[in-house]
Amino acid sequence: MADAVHTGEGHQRRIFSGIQPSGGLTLGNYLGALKRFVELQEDGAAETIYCVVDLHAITVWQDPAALTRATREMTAGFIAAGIDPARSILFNQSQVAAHAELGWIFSCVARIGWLNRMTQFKDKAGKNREAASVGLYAYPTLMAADILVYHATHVPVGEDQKQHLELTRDIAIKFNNDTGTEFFPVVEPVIEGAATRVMSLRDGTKKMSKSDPSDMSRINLTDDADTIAQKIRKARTDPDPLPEALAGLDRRPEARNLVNIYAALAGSTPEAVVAEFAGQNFAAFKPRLADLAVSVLAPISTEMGRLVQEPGEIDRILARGAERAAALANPILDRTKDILGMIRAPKP
Ligand code: AQP
Repeated sequence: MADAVHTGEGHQRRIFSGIQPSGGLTLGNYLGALKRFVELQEDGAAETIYCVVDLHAITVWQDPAALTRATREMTAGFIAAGIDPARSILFNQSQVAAHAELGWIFSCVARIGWLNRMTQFKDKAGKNREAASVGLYAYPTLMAADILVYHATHVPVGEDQKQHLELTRDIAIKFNNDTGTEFFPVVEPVIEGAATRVMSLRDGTKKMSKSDPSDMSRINLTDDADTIAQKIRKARTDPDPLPEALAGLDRRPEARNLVNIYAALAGSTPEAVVAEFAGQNFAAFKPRLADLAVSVLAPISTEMGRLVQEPGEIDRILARGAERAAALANPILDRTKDILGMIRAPKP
């Protein structure tokens, strides 16, 4: 199986990505990642594998009941947004042990100096680094394993994951060099769309994040229409009207963020949005943005609400997905062990 996936130069196109169930899905996750996941599935040009990465979520403490709930809700969010568990492989990470096993192997390939450069660890660990978990520090090596255990070639992510993907490439290259093979593909990040970095609604210099203590900083996929409208109305902006050209937003991060969000939701471009609203102030723009956000998100939120009523069905979908994922991952892990000289029982 592994050899069918990996044939020298001829890796077939395979897409992998994941989202942490460390809270509910945000508009940032949707526009930066999930919407792209669906487009790539619909494109049909490659096999698509999508994962709710619960092992990553526990790099910071998660209440166990909340983790279960968030994993099911996130799975419902994937399906409601258009991921079809028959066409894509959809599962939660901890059900496929190969991720953690290859993660360990990669923690022996990656260098401490490489991990020391990861800005996400610095941001998330904050000032009290000594108290951060070892898992939070080693997170990018597990992420490399998530991707490479499928020999995935393309990874759709938001802008914030670019550095981790570069590390994934470095790990693949070092493993291949160390072992004199071309076993792991050098992955391509897919960072596309008008909103690859959606910013907080309260601070245009900070990423919109599901774990931000302020709920007003983000739009959740479960927010109702009134809440979405209220959050957009209260979003921080500046007193100036929208400019004639995009360059006029260069030093206006909050304004630029709302324009990007509008463009991504409308399937348009920031240039076209600025051209349409040039000269109008935010009192006029915000209600239009709220209407657009509600029209896109309300159907997803309604469907999510329906799906989470059937947790048994969600768990069955995840288990089926995990079985299919393991069937792809295990032979690649076995080959990795062979390359490293590890003895394993011969296949009967
Ligand atoms: N604000 C964002 N704009 C664009 N893309 C985003 N992504 C996350 N936030 C934004 C993309 O969503 C995918 C899943 O991210 P994740 O949940 O695995 O981790 P994260 O990037 O750390 O997301 P959060 O919301 O900030 O989670 P917490 O608060 O738990 O740390 C990735 O492709 C990411 O780029």
